[in-house]
Amino acid sequence: EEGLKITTNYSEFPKSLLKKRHFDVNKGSCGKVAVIGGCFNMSGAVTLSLKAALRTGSGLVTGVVQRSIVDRIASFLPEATYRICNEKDGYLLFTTRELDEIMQSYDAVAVGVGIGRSNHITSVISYLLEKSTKPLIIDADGLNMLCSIKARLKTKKCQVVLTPHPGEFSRLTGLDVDYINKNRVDVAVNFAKEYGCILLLKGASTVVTDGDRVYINTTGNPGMATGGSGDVLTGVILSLIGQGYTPYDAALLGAYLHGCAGDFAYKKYGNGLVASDIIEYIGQAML
Ligand code: NPW
Ligand code: AMP
Ligand code: MG
Repeated sequence: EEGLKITTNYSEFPKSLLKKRHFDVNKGSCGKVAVIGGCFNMSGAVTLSLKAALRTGSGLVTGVVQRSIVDRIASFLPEATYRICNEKDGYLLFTTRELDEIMQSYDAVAVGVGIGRSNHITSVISYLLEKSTKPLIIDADGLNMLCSIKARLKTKKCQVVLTPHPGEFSRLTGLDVDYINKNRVDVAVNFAKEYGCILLLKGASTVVTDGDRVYINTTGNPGMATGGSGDVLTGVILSLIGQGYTPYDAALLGAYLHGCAGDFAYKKYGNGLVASDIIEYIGQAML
């Protein structure tokens, strides 16, 4: 398309976006971020996002999770803090007051990993889109629950990053997965333009676009086709936004670093790599 700026990472261009940390930073100045996610049957996803955010350098990381799973998560991840919420039938349940407090308390929020397909989450996402002025990342089941209200994206006040895999993007757009994979750049750009968001379409050669610019990532490997891989990416992008990267740069750099970390993990574990292995190498990918 005319005017579209397409970049790939062959020159390792994303690394040039990485900012050095000032020597006298403190944990409060390295970004306060939160992940709203998890349900009774999927507590691992939120754990992976939180740990990935910590490994990407966030100062303070909070899991917004229901009471029945907080002990599992906190005993695995003592470095994060937790905001405990109510639940109904195994899924998170919020009051608008709690959501207001969450929006006030963090520099950026991710919603959706492992959150399950509960209709209440559709109203939660609708409320966040209406009220939030801070960047929002919507991933996983958060995307599934966004489908019926995606028009709300057009009236939001905040910057939004959506990180669908082709299956989720298919639900969001009604296009079939084959068509999406054959037209990855076009479908991503069109969606980002129409809805005014940053769209990161996952898979081999992840596409990142804000509707004007497009970045095609080439790091990563087939070993990353494993449960939880995407939840790690969400934590990386969230952390970068919290540290002051623009949401577009954070998505682009996040995809690149996530793929590099996955490539380090692949050298050790090959196709047997698991999502936590990607987290272990985020620091090395950022050097
Ligand atoms: P198929 O089978 O090919 O038709 P879902 P999910 C498609 C949580 N998790 N190219 C593919 O469709 C997440 O956070 C929790 C083409 C596939 O079967 C979510 O909240 C974990 N197609 C929730 O689970 C660890 C592709 O999409 C289908 C594709 C559901 O998320 C795991 C799967 O998508 C998980 O992260 C591609 N590249 N990629 C935990 N430990 O707590 C995907 N598809 O049905 O949205 O399920 O991605 O597992
Ligand atoms: P999810 O499906 O949400 O768990 O996300 C999977 C993550 O792993 C995304 O960041 C994908 O881009 C990445 N991934 C999965 N399969 C591959 C592959 N074959 N090559 C490169 N990256 C992959
Ligand atoms: Mg996912």
